Amino acid sequence: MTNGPQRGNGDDTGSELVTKTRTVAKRPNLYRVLLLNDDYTPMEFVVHVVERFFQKNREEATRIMLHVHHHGVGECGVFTYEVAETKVTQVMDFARKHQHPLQCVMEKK
Ligand code: TYC
Repeated sequence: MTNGPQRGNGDDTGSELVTKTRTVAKRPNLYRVLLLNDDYTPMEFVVHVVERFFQKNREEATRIMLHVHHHGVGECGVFTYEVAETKVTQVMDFARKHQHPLQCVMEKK
């Protein structure tokens, strides 16, 4: 895989030696976005959150909600840092707006 600038010697003599810089892709740091269980947030609300912010269908969102309900914590998705941070903020703002104590956190993979 090659990309990056093509570098010549720039002397305008028409006798350019052009080299290419080879870039090796680094794998991005990834973060899990997790929901935490609590005793008060309605199950239906959690399912709605998972559908709305994590693009899951009703069946998958219900599976995730029940996993959190039974195990205390569960993964909604894996994202790069900025996307994960945005998800956490969106979920926390939405829960607060509806006065539910639902907690959403991110964790480096
Ligand atoms: N434990 C909650 C209840 O019984 C449901 C719930 C599930 C809450 C998942 C939060 O992340 C959560 N109503």
